[in-house]
Amino acid sequence: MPHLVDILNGPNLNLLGQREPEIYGRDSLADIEAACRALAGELGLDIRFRQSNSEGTLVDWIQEARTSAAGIVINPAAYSHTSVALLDALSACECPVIEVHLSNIHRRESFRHHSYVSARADGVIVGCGAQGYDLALRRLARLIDG
Ligand code: CA2
Repeated sequence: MPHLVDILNGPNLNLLGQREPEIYGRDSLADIEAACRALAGELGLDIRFRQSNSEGTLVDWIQEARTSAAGIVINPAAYSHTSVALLDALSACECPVIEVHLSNIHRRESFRHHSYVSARADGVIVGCGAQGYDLALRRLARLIDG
């Protein structure tokens, strides 16, 4: 059976493609999901692709991943910079975790330079746009295969 990977997206990422294309690119979240599904097929992975604006819902989904997923790709969006709750939930997971940011958070405002989630992530991909999800899935496939 293919390994299940959770791809979790935080607040406002549902607006991708509608505003600020110079920062986040032109792809919608649905475009990114379609690209992830195509690549997951090639890599022999099953994906569960989700987005929520609610911190608690993201915590619930991470807890679900803890018992059912072989790996997690997460773009925690603004919660990266504020959420000890997401860090704690991810810290309770044994599976590999890759953090993705579309933009290069280190080239932006100083409040975006720190991510709580990075303290748990096995890898962090920033500034590669939608391709960051592709890179994250490839890395996760490698880590899952051991
Ligand atoms: O670069 C990233 O992927 C971010 O995680 C995106 C977050 C931001 O708070 C992080 O610092 C970096 C913001 C996602 C909001 O996306 C929008 C897309 C279009 C229009 C408005 C917001």
